[in-house]
Amino acid sequence: MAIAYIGLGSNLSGNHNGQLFSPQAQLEQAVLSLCAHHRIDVLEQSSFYQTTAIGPGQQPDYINAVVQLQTSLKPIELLDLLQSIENQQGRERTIRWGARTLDLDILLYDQHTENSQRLILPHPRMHERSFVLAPLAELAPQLTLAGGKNIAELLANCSMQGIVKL
Ligand code: A4P
Ligand code: MG
Repeated sequence: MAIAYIGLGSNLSGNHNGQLFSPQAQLEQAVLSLCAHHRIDVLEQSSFYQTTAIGPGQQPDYINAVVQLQTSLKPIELLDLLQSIENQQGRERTIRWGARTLDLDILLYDQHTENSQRLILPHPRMHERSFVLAPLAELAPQLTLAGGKNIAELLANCSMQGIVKL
């Protein structure tokens, strides 16, 4: 069994089973889908954060959160599952870093490192993003990344401008 941390983000409402879901509801629905999977135990969930979008053009604010889960899925199987949940919730891939109904990233999978075409672990930009570090620090402040700094230290070096805990 492995422990993985998943970063969740949404800055667009979307239709799911004929209902309109707000960004926060998209995240809640994604957590329900993770909880329903027989090879996943969701252990902990962070607060929700409203965060200024990093990316091209004018975009609505994001809602971000992180969950900790225990799973027997291999990293690539977990990625397949996350992408199928994104697709179920109306994810469209057009512009990189464009607005989206749901983004599910594997931040960490135990101490596993990988650099393949489909999967990079740990997530290559997590150490510099307060919208990832702030929710992750609620769950694992002492977790140390390859650079030798822990999550709380990395967060202390990031700007908290545009990050509001809900
Ligand atoms: N991929 C590689 N490694 C991973 C991983 N660890 N977890 C690949 C998940 N996917 C991984 O992702 C593109 C490809 O990355 C996938 O096909 C997968 O094989 P995507 O979700 O289709 O596209 P993306 O998310 O636009 O690209 P990218 O580069 O992953 O974006 P980021 O870095 O995740 O940034 N601003 C705020 N405030 N909050 C946000 O959540 N998110 C982004 C997305 C930009 N700005 C944001 C936020
Ligand atoms: Mg992504």
